[in-house]
Amino acid sequence: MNQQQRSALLHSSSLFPPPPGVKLSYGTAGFRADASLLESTVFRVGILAALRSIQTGSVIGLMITASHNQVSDNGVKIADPSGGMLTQLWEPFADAIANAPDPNSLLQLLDDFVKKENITLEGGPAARVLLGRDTRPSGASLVEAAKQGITCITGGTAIDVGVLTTPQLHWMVRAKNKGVEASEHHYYDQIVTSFSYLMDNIPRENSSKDVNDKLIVDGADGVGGEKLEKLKSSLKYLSIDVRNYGDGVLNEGVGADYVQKEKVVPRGFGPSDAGIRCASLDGDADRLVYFSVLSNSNKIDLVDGDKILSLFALFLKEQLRILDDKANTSSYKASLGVVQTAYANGASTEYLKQLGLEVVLTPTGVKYLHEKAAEYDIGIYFEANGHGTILFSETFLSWLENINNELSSTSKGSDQHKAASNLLAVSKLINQAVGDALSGLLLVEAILQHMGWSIQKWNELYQDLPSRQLKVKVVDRTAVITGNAETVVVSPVGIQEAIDAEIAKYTKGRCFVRPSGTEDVVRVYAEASTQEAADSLAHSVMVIVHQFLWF
Ligand code: G16
Repeated sequence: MNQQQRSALLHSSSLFPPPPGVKLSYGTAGFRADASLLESTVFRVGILAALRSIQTGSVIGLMITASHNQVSDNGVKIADPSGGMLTQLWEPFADAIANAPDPNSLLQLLDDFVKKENITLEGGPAARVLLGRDTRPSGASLVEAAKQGITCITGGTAIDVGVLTTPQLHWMVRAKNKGVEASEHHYYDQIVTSFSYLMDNIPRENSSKDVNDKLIVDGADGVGGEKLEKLKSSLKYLSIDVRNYGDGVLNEGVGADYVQKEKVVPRGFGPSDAGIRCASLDGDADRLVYFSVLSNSNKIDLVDGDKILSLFALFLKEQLRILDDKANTSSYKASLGVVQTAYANGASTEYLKQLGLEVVLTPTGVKYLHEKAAEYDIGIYFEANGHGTILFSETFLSWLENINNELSSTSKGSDQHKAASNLLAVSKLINQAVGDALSGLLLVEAILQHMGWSIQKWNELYQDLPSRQLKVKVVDRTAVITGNAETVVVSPVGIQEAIDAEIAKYTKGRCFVRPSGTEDVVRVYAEASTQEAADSLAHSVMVIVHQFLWF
C-alpha cells in the first residue's frame, strides 16, 4: 500500500469513528444494529467491498438494509460477483475491520489483509461497487458513508442505484458480471416476459378451475410494496391489490416476518378479505409468505416458505417427468434436490421425502442454503420464513436450451416442448442470485394457474404440525453454540440435556434453540402434536434458556 493510499485511509477513517463499547458481527445476513451505530461500520464495509471488487476483477454489490428488523435498525451486506452472499472466507476479516478501535489499527488490518490476499492496489483493476438501499430513513446518510469507504480506495467507483429491493441489487450484480443488461428496467422486463410466457403455456383445461386472478399483497410498508405497485399494471392475467406500500411504519404489524411468526392478519387486512389469496413481503422483499384470512377473525391460514417450496418442487418434478417421457432425445438425468433448515415444519420434510426428493438441512441463513442448493442441477431452497429460490446448473440449462430448440423444430407445442420451455422460463423468472419475493410471487401465481389450484387446495398439500417460535433476551447470545445444522446446543454444557428432557414429555415434540444472527435474541422453535403442546414446550424451553444464560 503506497503512502498516498495510507494517508487517504487514515484521513477518511478518522471521520467515521466506531461507537465506543459496541461489538458487531457479520451475522446471518451482514451487519445489523440500531442505525445510529452503523456509520463507521458501513464506511468500513465500503472499503471491504472495494477490496473484494479489486481482488475478483468484478462488480460487487453493497446493500443498505435491515430487512425484517424494526425501522430504527439498519444494516449492510455485500453481494459477491455471482450475485450471491459475500464469501464466508471474508467474514472474519469483515468482523475484524468493523471492530478495529481506531484508524491506525484499521490501517494495519487492511495492510496485512491486502498482502495476505495478494490484492493489487496499484496498476490493477479499479474497484466498482453497486450501491443500493431500502426505504429506511437512515439509508440515505449510510449510503454516503459507504461511498466514502469505496472511494477512499484509489480509483474506487461507487455506482449509486438508489432504492431497490435487496434481490434486485443481487440480480443486477450478477447480470453486470455476466455482461448482460443490468438496470432495474431490465430486471422487470425479464420477470414480466418469463411470467407471461408461463401463463401463456397453461393447459386450457386448468384455466377456469378453482383459481382466480385476484391477489392481495401486504408490502410491509417497504420497498417491495412500492415496486410491486408500479409493476402490477404490466402483469397480464393477474389483478393485484397492493396494501401497505409505504404509508405506515415499515415492518410494524405488517410484513412476512410478522405474518409468519404471529399467524394473524397484517395491518389493513380483515374479515372482508376472508377466502381471498393473500401474500406478504418483508421489508426489503427477499421473503414471501402466503395466507388466507379466516372468516370473522384476525387469524389466518398460513402458507409458509415450506409450502412454497413444496409447490415449486411438485411443479418442477412434473415438468422433468414429462420431459423424461421423451424417448428420442439424448436423455439427461437431472438431479433435483431440496434444502431446508431446522425451522422447516416436520410435516413438510416428511411430505417432500414422500415425493421421493432428496432433502438436506443446513444452518439458518441463505448463504448456507444457497451453497448447498448449487450442488444440484435443480436445487430448491427455502426457509420456513419465506426466503428461498431455485438454482439451475449451467450444464443443465445448456442441455435444456438444446432440447428446447430440437423440440421446437420436431414437435412444437407438444407436452415435452412445453415442459422444456416451462423449465427455461422458470430459470429466467426466478432470481438465480438470491431469494426474491417479487419473482417468487410470480412463480407461485403461474404454478397455481397451471395446477388450477386455489390457495386452500394448495394449503392442503399436507397439514403443518403446530409450532411456536419465541425470542428470548439474554445477556450474551453468543454464549449459545450449536451443532448439527443448529438442531443441538453444544454450549453451554448441560442445556441440551435439559431441552431433551422437556421434549420427551410431548408427542411429536421437537425443539431447538439458536442465537439470532440479525437480532440481539436467542430464538426458540418448538413443534408438537397440538398447538397447546407446542406453546407449552416453547415456554418451558424459554425458561431453560433463561436459567442457563441469564447471568
Ligand atoms: C435474514 C437471512 C435469513 C434468516 C433471517 C433470520 O433474513 O437472510 O436467511 O432466516 O435473517 O435470521 P436469524 O434467525 O439469524 O435472525 P432477512 O430477511 O432479515 O434478511
